[in-house]
Amino acid sequence: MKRWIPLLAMALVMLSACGSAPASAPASAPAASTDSPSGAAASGDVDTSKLAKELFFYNWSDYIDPSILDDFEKEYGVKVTLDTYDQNEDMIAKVRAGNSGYDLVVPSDYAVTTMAAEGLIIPLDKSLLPNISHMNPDLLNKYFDEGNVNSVPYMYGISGIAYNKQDFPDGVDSWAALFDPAQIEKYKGKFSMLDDERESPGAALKYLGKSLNDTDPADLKAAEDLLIAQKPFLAAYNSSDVNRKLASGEYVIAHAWSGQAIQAHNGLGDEFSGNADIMFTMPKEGGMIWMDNLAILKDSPNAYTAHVFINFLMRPDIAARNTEYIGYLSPNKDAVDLLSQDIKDLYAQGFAPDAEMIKRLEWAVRNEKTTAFTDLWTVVKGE
Ligand code: N2P
Repeated sequence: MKRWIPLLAMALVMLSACGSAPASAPASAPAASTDSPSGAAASGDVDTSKLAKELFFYNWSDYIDPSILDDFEKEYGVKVTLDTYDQNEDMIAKVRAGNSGYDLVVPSDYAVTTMAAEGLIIPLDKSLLPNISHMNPDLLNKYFDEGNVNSVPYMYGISGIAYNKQDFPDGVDSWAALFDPAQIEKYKGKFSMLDDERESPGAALKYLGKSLNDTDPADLKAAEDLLIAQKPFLAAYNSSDVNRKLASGEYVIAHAWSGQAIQAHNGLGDEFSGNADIMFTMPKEGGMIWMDNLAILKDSPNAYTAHVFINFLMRPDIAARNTEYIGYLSPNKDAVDLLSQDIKDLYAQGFAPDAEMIKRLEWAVRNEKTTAFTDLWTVVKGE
């Protein structure tokens, strides 16, 4: 049952070796913010006199164990206020508008590139992040932020299909289960797609046998047509509570992130209870692998405190507890060693990639030359 870990590590090496690493413009280095980290804490020790009273954290929904925020407050006297979002583009729009009030955000891979290129996030002071030593080196230094200049990995995962095995006793193996009209009419109104301009068009492109980064106009038109044809059958585009709706039985199947599926299976703390019939699969046509990353906003007046918080989140015991709670995959190798057999068993049942699955996964890449995905999504959502 431990099998998935070495395989996964190996597979990730393969993926990074053969993955397309687009040349992206180097991030501009924005001016330091007001409490810019200084050399005072170069040892990695925290200078408590420099800590702010409060930190504003803008993170994805259902993406942190709330007890970790309590622990951080107990240990450092800093209260972390959490606001949530469900799509990179919403978060970036808010930050771009200025004065968001947030210190820290969690952009996915391609969104780190966008934010760095626009000078929305600041280079990190690695002397304040000694716990980076616990990270899996295969998940550092990725194409979207070489050298981890502007971000450190938080969690990673995959986007596939969550389903209720009572309704699909033979399992699910293709995106056809979400796109083929003959199949989806049987569960009309009881399934959802991720409300996300890269995810749902990406799934449609994979079903069509294309790359999820494909911007060929004919392929995008075909993906758009597929999504529009699917729309009358959908309960909703849903990235926010698909976990709850799968667990309650309101949905029988859904396009979902792997951790949402684990949450639907296991339940989530005091939030909702799980349903052990919820399973997860990566369709044979392939799908997305992604990683979300901690980054500090240029506007943050509390950059020092934000570094201390990021370093805290990279502590293996904290990262392991967080991973157990939210069910995604930890890029922290020393945290992975601390995970329970229960979650490792779920990973091995398809909630995490193995060496075979990883061959059909693809990362989303930012393409600054086109707004094709935003345009397509605007059309589909407006239908
Ligand atoms: C958790 C969000 C997972 C992030 N609700 C997908 N990139």
